Amino acid sequence: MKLQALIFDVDGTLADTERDGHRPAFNQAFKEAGLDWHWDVALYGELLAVTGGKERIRYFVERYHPNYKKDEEFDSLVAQLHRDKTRIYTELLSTGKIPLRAGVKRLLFEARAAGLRLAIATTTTPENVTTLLKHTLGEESLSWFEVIAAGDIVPAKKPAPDIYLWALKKLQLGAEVCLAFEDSENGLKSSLGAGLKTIVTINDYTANHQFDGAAVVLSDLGEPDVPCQVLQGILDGSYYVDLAALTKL
Ligand code: XBP
Ligand code: MG
Repeated sequence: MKLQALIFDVDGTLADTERDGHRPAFNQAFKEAGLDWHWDVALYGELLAVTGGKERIRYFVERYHPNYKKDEEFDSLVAQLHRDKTRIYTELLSTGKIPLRAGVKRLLFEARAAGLRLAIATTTTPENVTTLLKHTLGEESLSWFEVIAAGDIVPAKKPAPDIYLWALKKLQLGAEVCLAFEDSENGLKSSLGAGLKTIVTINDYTANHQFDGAAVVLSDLGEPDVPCQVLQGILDGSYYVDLAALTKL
């Protein structure tokens, strides 16, 4: 079966956005709202088990401030905090301080040159995706991705397979002619649930996750002069991820 499309997760996969991107943006939003909530690096690692910013805030309050009143006012507080967090996060991305991970740009160029179709499947807010792409690959890169499946477009976020199934439906492709790229256990569960063969590139927050079922688990996509480490599975005859290596998976 000939490979036709690559589907990418965003946070942790295209770029290391969590620790120094989303996390400080949540903290700044809490501060601006006069709340004394603060998510340090370790706590944020724990909270990442819950995907989606609004869902993460709700989980945090449930777990660490169980007596906080959960009324209509709370619902609008969560919505406002999340809007503020998105504004702060996209401003941060606009400074260009969060680069793409190793090999991402190279692989995207190679895939485009070979006529592969590209898509995104993420739980993050759509404008976070477009802002990251604009400030790393340039404005025109938005058109490279035929489908950007993001945020609340499906009610059940990762680990549910829904976001990948939605992307596949839009692409009008079966899972067997696509590959997914993920960095986390929740992400992998989601892509595998949609029947997608998946390449995992880990990061500090996900290094200890369980990646059973992944086609291969790597330190990163690697570059011709900076090989990646293979942590699980086999990258046949290759020391970085290019189309030749992907076709052999
Ligand atoms: C990413 C996430 C997101 C971001 C926050 O997961 O969990 O929730 O942390 O995004 P994945 P929003 O990489 O598996 O898609 O605040 O915009 O929801
Ligand atoms: Mg991710």
